[in-house]
Amino acid sequence: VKVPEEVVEVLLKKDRFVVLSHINPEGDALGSSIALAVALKQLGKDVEVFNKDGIPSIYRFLPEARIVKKFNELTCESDSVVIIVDCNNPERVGIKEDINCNLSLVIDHHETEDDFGDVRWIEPSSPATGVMIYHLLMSLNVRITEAIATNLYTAISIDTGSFRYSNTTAETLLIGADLIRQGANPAYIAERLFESWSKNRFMLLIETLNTLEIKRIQNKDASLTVAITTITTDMFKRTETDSSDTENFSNFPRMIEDVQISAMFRETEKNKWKASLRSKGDVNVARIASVFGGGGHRNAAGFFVEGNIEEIKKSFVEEISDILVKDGWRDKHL
Ligand SMILES: [Mn+2]
Repeated sequence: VKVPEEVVEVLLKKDRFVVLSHINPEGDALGSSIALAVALKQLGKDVEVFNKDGIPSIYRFLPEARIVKKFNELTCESDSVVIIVDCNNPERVGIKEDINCNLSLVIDHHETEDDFGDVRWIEPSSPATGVMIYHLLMSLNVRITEAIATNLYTAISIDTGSFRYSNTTAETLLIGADLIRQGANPAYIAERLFESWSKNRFMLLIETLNTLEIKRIQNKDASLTVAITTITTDMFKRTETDSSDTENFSNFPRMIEDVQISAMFRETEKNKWKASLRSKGDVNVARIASVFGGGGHRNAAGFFVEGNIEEIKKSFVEEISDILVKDGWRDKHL
């Protein structure tokens, strides 16, 4: 990962920043936002951090988490630089209107065809935005405090499945090691992230796993097994939970030996669904998501869709089957 000079220059030259990340924020969005903000403050800058949905309770343990403010309508000073992290357009941030600011900077690792931002730093090969922020802070000669280390370790930990997914490299582990040296406590962070669920969240998981359907899709020289789970707004109501409680749920069906794709459909409002796709190895779910107007990475992608859920699931399976027939061997193409 090479940090563009332009990015360093903007951060050094300007004095006022507003850091934004995507709706339904998870560890990478939040850890990257907070770490960047703490670092900019260390450099004497004026920084505000906003997220449309605020900070979910499981992330409140993050040092300096209170820096993240929830917004309804975003107002920013005309001399502010807006920095969007872990996504790359205002729509993902939850903003419909134009952002009225001095300059916009995008720092993200999602593949994109968008072109929002005066300065864009997109690194699809980076396992997490947190990795990019780590390199950026090195370039800025920022001192990695315990607070920064904990936020970045969390960011990287979430996007690599605790340093287990195929995006984990020797470099990822070296950065993880350095963050531990600078004060991140891996056992504590893992406990907060993975073993601190509310009972309600666990009940929602049980209900979700009970919706599991396994589909085997086959053409003459290739086959794929897809696990589909469904979460309705009724299930949220019954268990007194909300969408922030579903983080990581789509990863559970990947535990099944033969399953290459896990697809979770979550109802956002009546007949509106958010699909989260996860895959193992070379199976590219970003390709499938793009058919439905979404996007993401090879092993984690998503899209929004409207309609009857049974029909949606049917066309989803058909679409995968079509790609499989068209392109043959899945490991190369799907
Ligand atoms: Mn990320």
